[in-house]
Amino acid sequence: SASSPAMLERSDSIADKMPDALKQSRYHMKRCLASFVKEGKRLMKRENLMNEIEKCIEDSLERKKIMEGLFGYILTCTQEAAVVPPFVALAARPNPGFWEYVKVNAGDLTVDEITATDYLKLKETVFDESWAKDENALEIDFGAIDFTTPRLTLPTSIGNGADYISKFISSKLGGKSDKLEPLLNYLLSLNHHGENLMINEDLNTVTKLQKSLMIAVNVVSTYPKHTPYETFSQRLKEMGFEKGWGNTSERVKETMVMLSQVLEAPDSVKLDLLFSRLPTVFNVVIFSVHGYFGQQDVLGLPDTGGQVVYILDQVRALEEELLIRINQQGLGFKPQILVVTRLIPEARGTKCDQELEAIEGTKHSHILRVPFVTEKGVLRQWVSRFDIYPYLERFTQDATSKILQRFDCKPDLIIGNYTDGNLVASLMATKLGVTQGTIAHALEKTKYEDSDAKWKDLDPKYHFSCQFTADLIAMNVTDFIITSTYQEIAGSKERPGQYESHTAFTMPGLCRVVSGIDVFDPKFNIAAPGADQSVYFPYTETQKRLTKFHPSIQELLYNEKDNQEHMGYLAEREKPIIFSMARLDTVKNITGLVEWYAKDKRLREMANLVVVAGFFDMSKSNDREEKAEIKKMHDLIEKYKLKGSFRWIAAQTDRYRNSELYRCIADKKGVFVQPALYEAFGLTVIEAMNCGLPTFATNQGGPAEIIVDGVSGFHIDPNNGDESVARIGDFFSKCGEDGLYWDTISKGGLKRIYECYTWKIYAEKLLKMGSMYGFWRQVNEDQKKAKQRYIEMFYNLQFKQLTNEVTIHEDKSLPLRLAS
Ligand code: UDP
Ligand code: LCN
Repeated sequence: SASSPAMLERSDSIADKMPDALKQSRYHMKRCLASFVKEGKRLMKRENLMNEIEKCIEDSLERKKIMEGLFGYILTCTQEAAVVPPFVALAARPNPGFWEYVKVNAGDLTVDEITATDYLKLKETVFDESWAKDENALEIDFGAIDFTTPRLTLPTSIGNGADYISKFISSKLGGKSDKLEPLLNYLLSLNHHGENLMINEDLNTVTKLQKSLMIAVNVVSTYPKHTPYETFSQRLKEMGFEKGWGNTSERVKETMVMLSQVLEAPDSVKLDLLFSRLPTVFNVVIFSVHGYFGQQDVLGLPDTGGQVVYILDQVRALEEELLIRINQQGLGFKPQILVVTRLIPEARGTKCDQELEAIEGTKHSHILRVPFVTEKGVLRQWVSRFDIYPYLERFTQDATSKILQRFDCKPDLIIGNYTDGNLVASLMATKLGVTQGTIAHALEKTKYEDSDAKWKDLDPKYHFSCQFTADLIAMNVTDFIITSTYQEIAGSKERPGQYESHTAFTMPGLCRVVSGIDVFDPKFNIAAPGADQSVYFPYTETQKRLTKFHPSIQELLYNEKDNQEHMGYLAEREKPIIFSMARLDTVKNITGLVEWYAKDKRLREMANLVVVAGFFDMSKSNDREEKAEIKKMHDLIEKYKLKGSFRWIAAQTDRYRNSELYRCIADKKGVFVQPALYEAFGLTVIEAMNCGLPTFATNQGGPAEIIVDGVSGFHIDPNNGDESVARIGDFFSKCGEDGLYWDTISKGGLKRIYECYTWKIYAEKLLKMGSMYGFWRQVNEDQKKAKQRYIEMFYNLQFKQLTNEVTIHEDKSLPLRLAS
């Protein structure tokens, strides 16, 4: 058949196959390439290429044949093409994480394989020719200084970094006993407030340790298995063993046997087991800088969304897990987790102006707030995450001293969140020599098309020059990276991942990043968040339902008078509700959903629409994007006469009532829709699913991985409103025909959640990373130092200069300034 040769040869490189592909239909290829170059320099995306081809090859049979052949295959891999006549350079991605670049001459159809650097230069030519020609243009190449760190090889292994590291380390530890020294040194380094744990200097050689372990196991075996550690601690101490092995003789013995076995013949299964028991983490710092970070009344404020929910749930899960482990280790220590954020004096009724706040649902965890300080003193007002860069260095210094004061020692683990928190975490971790993890939540680069190449246009508004530089620094400094999904790292067959888009990119006029991050680096780990299941539980659990909220939810949904909290009304209350909730950001596409609904007669007949998002009053918002969205929403309500079937509810901040709202919508056999143009993960998706509400979510980003289409919910294409609306409509009509269909999808969603998205699974994974990468940073120390030096230079010479371009906010508390 026509497609089989292409299939057979797919293992070859694109550059090898391109000449044959062109030969298969030289006449048409010439015409297509000529049309690509006829408009002069430009950057074309795959859709643009496809559109041109449609125009050039009019005969649809012929076109089909070509698209099914080699050329068609190459095109489906192509992400973009830089056209610089007579050349068309393709950036092709045959598999997640694998990129190839080829340059085709549109005149004579010759083909050359080119490097990422050469591709980027051609791409720059489209945007800034003189920079592209500058021989001394700044190139950033992290690959060149990191050549000893091992790499995964299979796309399917991406995201399992800790497993890989444990296999790699155990293979290194095998053989002669001197190979085991890194492990010995790691054990010797374990301590709490300077007090040794596990072993002390008496056991400073592998041989001594092995011998003593044998004797100690015999000693411990003489005690009944529930004997508390304290009973025989003195005898162990005389042999060089400190506390941390276990709380009972049974557990101590088990841990000792585990270590003996690892010392005898290391393998990754034993090493993992051992590491899950080592007392490595007690004090944790979690940075989430920009705020509003609080426990009440903050959600729905600009920039304050899932990250806050995620962190508070994470802290609860982490503390619980730490308490269990510390107890099993026989240690009486209190774990301390500090979430460090900015203190905002103008807190708008939130608690973000308080320095210290205990975290609900925990015993020992706190939020610590440290203000931004400039030459003019403390910055009083909220600052958008896009304008935050000038304050971060000083913030790190101030926060570090506060943290050290509170802990009275260094933290064992520092975790950053989002660009700003990750940068601050990197600075602090480097300074103190502490293991670090980062969590992006959402890398901004992939949210806006060509945000790198067009950075100059966007910089006044978004300061992407600072943001992408900070992201690169943090992802390269950190010991490990936590992601919520696979797609966040390496995307899908069709779409590059968020991290992957930092592999090779260019910001013409600023720097050409020829190797920014490698998605095969074993620092990447997928640990998906969950939703707090004591809050977000199925609508069917009637005895747990928070019925006290029902009157206020009735009023929120159905009261017909507009007020501060809601506008529009639902005339036909018996109809099911299409529900959505998000911050009123452009990418969340709430206005898009409203417009789809507004235009679709069938859906308006079948169901009402209710959205929770932002504010109604533009003057209440000081966020650029939010203002524009507010206006758009008002316009849509007018234009499509939505009152009567549409309810707009202002941002909601009570997660208990919100959970009950999801459930009330489920009671009436409604659905949840998450229509974002791009969603990094999408906590609302798992909240809705946890409540048993059938969910339609964007196929752009994380939700595509959370939901198995047609089984645990549905995917919708945010760029194809008609199709999305049709899918929702079809669902309702199918529910009409089949009384069990709604239930099937509801149950499918719940099943998916319980299998993959819970905080318990998350906390176990996180602690494994904390200890495994703590060990790995010691083993890989030299490489880490070399890279660190390079990064320091990048930070000082590039990043700090860029922050000078960002306006320092003045105190806006004066009414006069507020008006401007
Ligand atoms: N949320 C809320 N009130 C609102 C809008 C959102 O409580 O008005 C909550 C929502 O329940 C979820 C989080 O904020 O827990 C949003 O997280 P998601 O991952 O969906 O998006 P993000 O805002 O982080 O981009
Ligand atoms: C930020 C986002 O944009 C969401 O997609 C995530 O769910 C949230 O953070 C939590 O990680």
